[in-house]
Amino acid sequence: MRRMKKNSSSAMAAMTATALLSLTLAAQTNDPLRLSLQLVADGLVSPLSMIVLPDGRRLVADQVGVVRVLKSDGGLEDGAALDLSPRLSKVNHGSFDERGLLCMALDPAFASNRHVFVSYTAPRRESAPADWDCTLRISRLTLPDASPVRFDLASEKVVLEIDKPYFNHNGGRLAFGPDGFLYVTVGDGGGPQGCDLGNGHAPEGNGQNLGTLLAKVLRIDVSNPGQDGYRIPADNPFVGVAGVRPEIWAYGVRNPWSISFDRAGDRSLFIGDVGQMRWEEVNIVRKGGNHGWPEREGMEGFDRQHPEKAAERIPAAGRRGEPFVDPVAVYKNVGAFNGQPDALGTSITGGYVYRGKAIPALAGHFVLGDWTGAWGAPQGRLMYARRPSGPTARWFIEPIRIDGPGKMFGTVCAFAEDRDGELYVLTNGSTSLAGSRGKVWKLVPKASAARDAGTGN
Ligand SMILES: [Ca+2]
Repeated sequence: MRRMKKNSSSAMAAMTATALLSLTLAAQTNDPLRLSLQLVADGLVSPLSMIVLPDGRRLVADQVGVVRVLKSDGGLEDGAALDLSPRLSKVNHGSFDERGLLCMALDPAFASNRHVFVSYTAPRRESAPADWDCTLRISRLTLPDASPVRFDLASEKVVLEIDKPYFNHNGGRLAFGPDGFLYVTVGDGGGPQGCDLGNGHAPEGNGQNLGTLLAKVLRIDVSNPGQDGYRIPADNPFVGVAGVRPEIWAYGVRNPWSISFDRAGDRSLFIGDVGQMRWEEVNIVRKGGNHGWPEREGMEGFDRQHPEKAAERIPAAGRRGEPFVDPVAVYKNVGAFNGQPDALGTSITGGYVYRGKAIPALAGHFVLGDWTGAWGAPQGRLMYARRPSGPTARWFIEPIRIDGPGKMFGTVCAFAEDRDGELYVLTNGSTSLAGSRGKVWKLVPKASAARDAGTGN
């Protein structure tokens, strides 16, 4: 749109009426949706997850290992509901880090069992190679039915652990499906060069290796685990297939930094998959689906030795002949497309299909953000993927412009939703884990932030 507006008047004069009409329609379509952010809480470091208890209390997980309780009228209750920091791996507090407390998920049967699931990076296990970095751990905690909200670390039951060669690309996003099973995203293992290469990476990439849980979306049954931490749902796609981990629901993902089910419609499972340097992806995850990494990025083929340019060939299928699943929406990463107006950021932070009431213009669309538009600076962006009108049409990424008092926000760390389907943006005013510039915002209609500020939420 920006390029269109810069067309010279002579060029405009040469256009036919039909072209002008379509230009006008395109401009209207691309006019940014204007919303506001209402500050709910501040004083955090890097909030990555928020859950809502059945009584309405909201719990926020901070990457440094602490869970805090939000007051109903905004702000944080005193003290920590949970301090997991003694069980975390090393976390660099003064610089960028992807390790720490990553996500929380409320058990669908919480009202009767009081179970909350957490994911975090724990120290490397003895059984892991000595030069590997840490362990992605999924644990269950039991919350006493008392006030204030205080977890007992002694209630921790480890559900699943996955060895990690490097500090980054952890995934670790959690969501319970409409089927009651726990879905977990796992990154490809990371490393200094990315590209699913290096120590701990299979020759074909962990994304395409079905013998590892790295670079996968998992589906496990934690409802009645017995002595094990979990069971395998009988209808998982690879149950009984030799050499394939039965926890796998989908594969070929790089570092999925969001997982959520649409509350309505066909209850699709959405992930935001962080790209290498060309394309950030929104995916609707398919059962048993091969989402392409590291053979593909976005709609292109991916050359692991030359990630800055599109591969000459776009592979159509994986090693078992299975066709790759395209993302439903993509946008350009500034790494390879720096300076282009449609290069929207550095790392996707996926969110939710909006099913709330307050912002009708977002109804049915997938809300997402980008961590920051420029490495080293906290310039997060908000956008949404517009749901197509027909089954064969594409989703398109549209910007969200923030007006009003919440205009300055920082890096977009994560999204959360409340029981009404309203969305929250979790931000850090820094690109590191230093300071206390982490905030929780509620996404609200334009200009209502100031009006609501005195009335809580
Ligand atoms: Ca992909």
